[in-house]
Amino acid sequence: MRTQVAIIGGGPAGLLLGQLLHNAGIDTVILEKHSRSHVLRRIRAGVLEQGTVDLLREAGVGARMDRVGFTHNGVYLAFKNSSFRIDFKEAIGRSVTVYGQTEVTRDLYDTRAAAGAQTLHGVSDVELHDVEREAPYVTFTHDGQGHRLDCDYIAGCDGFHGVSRKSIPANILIEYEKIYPFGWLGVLSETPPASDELIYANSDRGFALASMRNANLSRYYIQVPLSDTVEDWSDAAFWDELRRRLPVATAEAMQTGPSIEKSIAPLRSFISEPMRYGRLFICGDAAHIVPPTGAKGLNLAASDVHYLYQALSRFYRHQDVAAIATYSHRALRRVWHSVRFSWTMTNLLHRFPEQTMFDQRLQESELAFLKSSKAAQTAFAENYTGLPF
Ligand code: RFL
Ligand code: PHB
Repeated sequence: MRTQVAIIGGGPAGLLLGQLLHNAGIDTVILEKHSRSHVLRRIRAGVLEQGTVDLLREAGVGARMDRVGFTHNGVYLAFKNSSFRIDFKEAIGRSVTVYGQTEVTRDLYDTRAAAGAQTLHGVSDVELHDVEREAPYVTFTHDGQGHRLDCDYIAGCDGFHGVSRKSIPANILIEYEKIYPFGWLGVLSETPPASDELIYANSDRGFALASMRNANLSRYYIQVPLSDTVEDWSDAAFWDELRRRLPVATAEAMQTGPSIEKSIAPLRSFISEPMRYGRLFICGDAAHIVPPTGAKGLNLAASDVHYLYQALSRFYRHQDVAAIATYSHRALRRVWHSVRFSWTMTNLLHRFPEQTMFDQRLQESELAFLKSSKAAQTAFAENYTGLPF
């Protein structure tokens, strides 16, 4: 088997890259470990930056997002039982779009299938070979048979637990990591959202977030200790705890119902450098993880894809390798900005186990400054809605 670009991983990064390359006449094969339905069952991100929205449109997969996604011009931050709004439009003239990762992925799968581009699901034993040479290839098992896929380049879009990053020699790879001492318990429920825009709440009992997917589908999160499991949290216990952490008026008006998904995600920051080794590119969660507080994970995957697509299309159109040489540098510069913002928001809004009264007063002071300062709100809005690619 031969293709121009072998893509490992059929999550949003791999699928979006595949679509952009396909539209540019560049042949790709996507190798995905799981079934399509498994990938679509994973409930993850909900907020798209303007740059991600533009890239999805450019890839030709923006129609349903434009029809049913919600444009949000601001966000609420709550503390000490009161909340204030940061108006993105007023601060920097930009907005974000609320449209779930599941829907983005579904649109990408449908468009790829309609285009007749190849995606192999259920592959195992994926191994990368000769990535530092002229003619790399990938071996894998599919339907019980061993295969070899020859290619010009390999895009490692296989998430945090994938094999691609591990193919970079240990003496070249540098990994930076910060583990936060808590997780997020997330619940999806078929109820109207508690608020017209997202509410990020810093409360004495820990962080809470009220988000949404559509007019009758809400997504909520609460900070929980790392030792908690989903079984520890009945629906009733979750709603009760969430109510105590949100501003009283919101909590009183909030409609609750059975959870249709419930999961716990630990929070971490992780960055691996470089993002290119020879003819292997690392993209999205395979290269970096951010805590979900800044809603940056999926958006960073999109900006990596943007840089990689530019680099590969320039190579195939003009035999120009300059953008390939700078891919890692350009992608990482933006990654670190989002890592910093996600870390700042996480520190601002969560209760840490060792938190002292001093730390708490600093959080309150920071939030009060954000509430009163136009300059601080502008900086927040600039980061939250996404820095330019
Ligand atoms: P993905 O989505 O993990 O996709 C990687 C794909 O690669 C496949 N794979 C392999 N395929 C072949 N061979 C192998 N050896 C393979 N190993 C893995 C996997 O099956 C998968 O289909 O990475 P990608 O495409 O880079 O996309 C990144 C986003 O998914 C991610 O950044 C966000 O979802 C992060 N994230 C969140 N981001 C937000 O912005 N807001 C959120 O609320 C939010 N919640 C979350 C999240 C990530 C979570 N994870 C990783 C567990 C909640 C969770 C639980
Ligand atoms: C979500 O809707 O899942 C969501 C929204 C904003 C975040 C994290 C998750 O910061």
